[in-house]
Amino acid sequence: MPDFGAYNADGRMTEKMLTQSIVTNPSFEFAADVRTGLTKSKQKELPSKYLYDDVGSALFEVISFLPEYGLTRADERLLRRHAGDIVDLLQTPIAVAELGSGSGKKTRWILEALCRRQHTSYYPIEISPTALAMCERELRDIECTSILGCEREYLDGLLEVAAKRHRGEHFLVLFLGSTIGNFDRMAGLKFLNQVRRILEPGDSMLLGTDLEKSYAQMIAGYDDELGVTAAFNLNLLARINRELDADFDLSQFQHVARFNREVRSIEMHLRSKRKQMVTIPGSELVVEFVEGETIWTESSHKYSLTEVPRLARSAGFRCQAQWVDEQWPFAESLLVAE
Ligand code: AVJ
Repeated sequence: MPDFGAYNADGRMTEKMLTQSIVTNPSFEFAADVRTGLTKSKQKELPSKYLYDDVGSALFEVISFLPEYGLTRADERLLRRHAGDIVDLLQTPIAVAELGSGSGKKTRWILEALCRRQHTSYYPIEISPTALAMCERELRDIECTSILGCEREYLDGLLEVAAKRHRGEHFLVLFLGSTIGNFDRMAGLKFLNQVRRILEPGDSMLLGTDLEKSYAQMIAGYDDELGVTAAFNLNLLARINRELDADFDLSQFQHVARFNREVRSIEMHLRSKRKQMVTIPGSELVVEFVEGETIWTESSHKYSLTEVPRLARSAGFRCQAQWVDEQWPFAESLLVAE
């Protein structure tokens, strides 16, 4: 029984309590999103943010070490090599907010470079309490840095954090790891616009984007030989079994990675190997699959280097500098709010 917080004397909730708990209770939100996604008439889909429960986050950590998946290592390499140059371009004093901190490993380089110039408040914004705790542990030894974790969705968290701005202080927003690639291009632009509206002119954003590469390299990155990405994807069904009491037979679904050329995005799907029916009591749902039908679970858009400054400009930023990794096409772009 989920914890609703408050009940009437007879043990039932008032309508107002019920509405509040449905809106804010994460397991209700999951149940509702699963229901919405799996009842779509054409392409069934599930929101990619649900890939990252504790098991999924641990699997993603493994993915970041796979030879086929160079994205995370390229991101980290760029920050390690260029943290000094990046920090030199910033106006201080500056506070740092990170959207989706993950483990926090690559943020170390920026915070260490900054601590030579000032005391820094670092606000990791993260919906996963496990990731937040890990990030705090990973970075707590850095001198002259206060870590102030914020367990919220990106924009809610940024709003809350920006309200703590001191007079004359700037903000640096980190949006690393090509997380923006999970949005389609329109939604990515809209998101950058929303971030821009929370910021003040002169604030900065460091944006990591994975760049387009050969077809073979892109597919291999999302369909590795060991099957870790397949497990990462299938874990979403296992999670629905665990949390919503469903009966997905994981052996009857297959991980698929495909490149959508029109929108330049790698899509992950789960393909039903046969006609089958799945019951999801937690979503009060029975779903039918025909043979070969897929559930679309994630998009990972790939960018060109020149497209990022254009995107930034449309969102009210100016691209001040870019750094590209030599081994794996990936870019960090430093954007300044205008
Ligand atoms: C962490 C969202 C950037 O899209 O490449 C890795 C997630 N999915 N392998 C990506 C992911 C499959 C990753 N992001």
